[in-house]
Amino acid sequence: MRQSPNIIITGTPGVGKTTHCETLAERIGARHVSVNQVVKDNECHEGWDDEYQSWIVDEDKLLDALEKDVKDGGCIIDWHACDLFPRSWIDLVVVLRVDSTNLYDRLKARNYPEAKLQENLDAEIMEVLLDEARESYDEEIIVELRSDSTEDMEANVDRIEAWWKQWKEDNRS
Ligand code: DAT
Repeated sequence: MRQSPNIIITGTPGVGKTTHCETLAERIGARHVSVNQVVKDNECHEGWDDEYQSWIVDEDKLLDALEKDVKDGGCIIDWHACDLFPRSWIDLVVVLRVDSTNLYDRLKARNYPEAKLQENLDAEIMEVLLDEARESYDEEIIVELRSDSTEDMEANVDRIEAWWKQWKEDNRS
């Protein structure tokens, strides 16, 4: 039995996952698990995709690399996918959403190649990550939150922190 919950913060690249995770990890003393970093550090990939400027992830290797940390609980998992984690690992799935104009500006500022920028804008408009979350987890543990402004982010962090404290209260042994 975990002493602290595990949360996934997911959404299209640029939506604000890392910003939310870093703030939350500091606020509640959780571990920020940047899956991108885990992929890089443990070489959980089959090479680099030049067109999309991202790693081609080996999911089995990645799950092996994550298992120990996640099983202990207290992780805020930061990644643009959520369908590969076993359901038993996850207590809350936060899907961040952003307006396409804001997303365009954020990805442009990152110098994303045109194909990748367009693909991500389409994914946000088509709610790809929200659908993926709904197909992978029970509706009761999924929450969709806006991430258009700093005020949104502060309200989201407050809300997730309150949820975290309540989970610990409810699961005290
Ligand atoms: P992700 O980890 O989803 O790729 P990020 O946290 O790196 O996204 O954020 C991308 C950029 O957008 C970064 O410059 C911070 C900014 N940003 C993120 N969330 C925001 C918000 N709610 N309001 C304003 N700016 C935000």
